[in-house]
Amino acid sequence: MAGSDRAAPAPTASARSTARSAAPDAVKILIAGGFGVGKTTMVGSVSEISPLRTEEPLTAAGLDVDDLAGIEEKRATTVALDFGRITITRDLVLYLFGTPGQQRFWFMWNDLSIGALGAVVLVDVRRPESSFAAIDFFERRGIPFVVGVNGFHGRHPYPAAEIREALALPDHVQVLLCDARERTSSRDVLIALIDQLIDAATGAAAS
Ligand SMILES: Nc1nc2c(ncn2[C@@H]2O[C@H](COP(=O)(O)OP(=O)(O)OP(=O)(O)O)[C@@H](O)[C@H]2O)c(=O)[nH]1
Ligand SMILES: [Mg+2]
Repeated sequence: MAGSDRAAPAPTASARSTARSAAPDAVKILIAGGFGVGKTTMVGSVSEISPLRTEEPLTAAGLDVDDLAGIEEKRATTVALDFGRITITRDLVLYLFGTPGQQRFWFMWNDLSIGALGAVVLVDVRRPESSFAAIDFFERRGIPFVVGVNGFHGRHPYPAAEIREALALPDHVQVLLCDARERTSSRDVLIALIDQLIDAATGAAAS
């Protein structure tokens, strides 16, 4: 047929602009923290797509450098990133990037943080010091973050105020007790971060 090989008409500028305004806002969020604190677990529990993982088995060769104290059951570690997605509202989609936790992969954090609007710093309630470096990283770069305290085995022996003190966190940093294995718990941490980002954006716009 004569018309079948005719190119489809190019979308008009107004059609393009309507399509753009109908598309949800996409926001990049990092899930960071020390070695084995539950970053991959959190991205996996909350993502509505099958998460992309880049994990490699922990082997005997790494015994000297990988400190498994407290996480003896750990079998694999992230060597590049985790990636997942969650739709918060019709207008807002979060793209989640889990960072690697081991010190030898920290050089990747700079690249992973490009374009990130905020971060969750996960803390293992039994080893809070393992996430000091992650807190420093976001403080130095001025990237807003909340702290998610992952109660391993679902236990939270310390109230949020005590964790805040142990981590020397200023008052404006939210500390949320969570269970990285639970979808609703992980989602609540992300919502707290998004609310904070929205408050900061609307406050800045108003002033
Ligand atoms: N019991 C319990 N196990 C957990 C919890 N969160 C994570 N785990 C387990 O702890 C181990 C480490 O979790 P990961 O999610 O791999 O931690 P990670 O922070 O991604 O680790 P790296 O990428 O190596 O830094 C895994 O075997 C998880 O199944 C938790 O809340 N409770
Ligand atoms: Mg991981």
